[in-house]
Amino acid sequence: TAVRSYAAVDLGASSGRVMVGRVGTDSLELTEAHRFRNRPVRVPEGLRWDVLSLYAGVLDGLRAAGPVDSVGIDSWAVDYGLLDADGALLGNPVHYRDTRTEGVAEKVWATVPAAELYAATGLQYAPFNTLYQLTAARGTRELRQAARLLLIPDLLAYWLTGEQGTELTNASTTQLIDPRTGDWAYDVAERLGVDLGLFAPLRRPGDPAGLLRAGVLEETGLTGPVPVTTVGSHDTASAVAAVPATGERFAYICTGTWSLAGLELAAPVLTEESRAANFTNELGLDGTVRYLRNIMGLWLLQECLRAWGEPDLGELLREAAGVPALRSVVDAGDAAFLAPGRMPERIAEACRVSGQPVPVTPAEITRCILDSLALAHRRAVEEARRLADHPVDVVHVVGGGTRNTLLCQLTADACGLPVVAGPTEAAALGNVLVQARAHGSVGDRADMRRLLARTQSPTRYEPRGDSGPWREAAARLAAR
Ligand code: ADP
Ligand code: LRH
Repeated sequence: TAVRSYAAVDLGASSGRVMVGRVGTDSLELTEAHRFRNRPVRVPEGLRWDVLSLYAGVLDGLRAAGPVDSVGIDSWAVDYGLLDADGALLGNPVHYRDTRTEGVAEKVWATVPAAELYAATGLQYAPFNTLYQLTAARGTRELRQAARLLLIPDLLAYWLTGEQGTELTNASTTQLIDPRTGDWAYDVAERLGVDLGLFAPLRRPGDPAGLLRAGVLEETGLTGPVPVTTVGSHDTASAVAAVPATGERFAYICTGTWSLAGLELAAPVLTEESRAANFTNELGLDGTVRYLRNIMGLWLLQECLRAWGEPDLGELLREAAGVPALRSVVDAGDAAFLAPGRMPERIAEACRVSGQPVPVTPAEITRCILDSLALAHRRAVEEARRLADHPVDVVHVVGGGTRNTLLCQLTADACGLPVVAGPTEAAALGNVLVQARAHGSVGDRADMRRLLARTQSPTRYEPRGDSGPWREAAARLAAR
């Protein structure tokens, strides 16, 4: 069959990109058409996404991409735009790091206890789950006027095509989906007064999502018809689809702004023990479950770099490699690090109150962050495999963090397992491959992974030394 081109729009919390994947029978090539910063904006009412500038970046990217056979869109999860009855956007989408959800979960749990909520939706507790955001927004003029709620990738798809839908893998992060059925958690929604009529009908990866509008063709210089194809529109769903695993006994860590560490399972784990460990059951491709934990990720470093005036990252990482290992560690899963601002101070403070040496220089703080992330990776992989009773021989690391070779090596050391790192643009590749599958360029999910393993040449890191120091550091954190 001929080589076909698929445009993947992939919006991460730190940058957006439009990538072009060229897929043939035994070939898969990815190139970057356009990359743009994603900079949230703080206005008096709170932290907001600049969604118009993101949409402009998407249009620029499609123009740069040139002729393609289809377009797919993925982005970060949980956030949404509200539309009025005429389909116009009501206000800027609220950022999941906005403070409006503080203290909201307790109100929700007074109606549906946390244990019942977990049993019904399988989602870990995170203050920003869409359910808590909607609860925080109750009574606001925007929500009262809203006729429709579209998750971010669905909103962009609507602007590109004029058609509305709710993509399932991303919908599973709202805390309003039952992971056993892949349908709405009707009972939860009713008890909490969430109007499910706000959501457009569910659609699944592979479903058609409309054609680029005439106005979009004109702005991008593309010649129609150009179909938009539904992909795993949650970036993590797309990234996991692009893990180049060759067997079943693997864990994955999607590293970027977040680290999402866990397993791909056939069924959710909804036990009380799993809830206590705060593991989530998000939906992946083809009815799979992404059983994972959210770890603060390279956000910690991004925020420090911002505070330090954006020094050269490569140089900083080389210096950090020379700082003694595991002197001080913080809990990289702690939601206390969620909000932006003053990150070097907050990390130093966390070390101080836990009686550890306080890191001072940027290199020391960077080392503390990377050791802490590796430690959190170790904990998540270990607990996931125990709670799901699933063997793990190898840890696949994908996403922007694969560029951080120190983090990859430390993760291998901490886990005591080989790390296979790459691809870096996993979400875009998963996005491309789901389109390719829908249009007949590849077979099933296993074929997708075989193609990735053959074409993407990941880097292997073997664990160094014994894991004693990591066990000791884990115990130090647990004892706090
Ligand atoms: P997101 O999709 O969440 O915006 P990415 O997957 O693009 O995030 O990953 C971004 C992260 O990758 C950055 O925060 C940075 O820590 C890391 N990164 C990017 N380029 C490099 C590099 N050259 N060296 C080391 N780390 C890098
Ligand atoms: C990563 C991600 C993650 C969500 C978070 C809000 O980009 O989608 O899976 O938990 O953003």
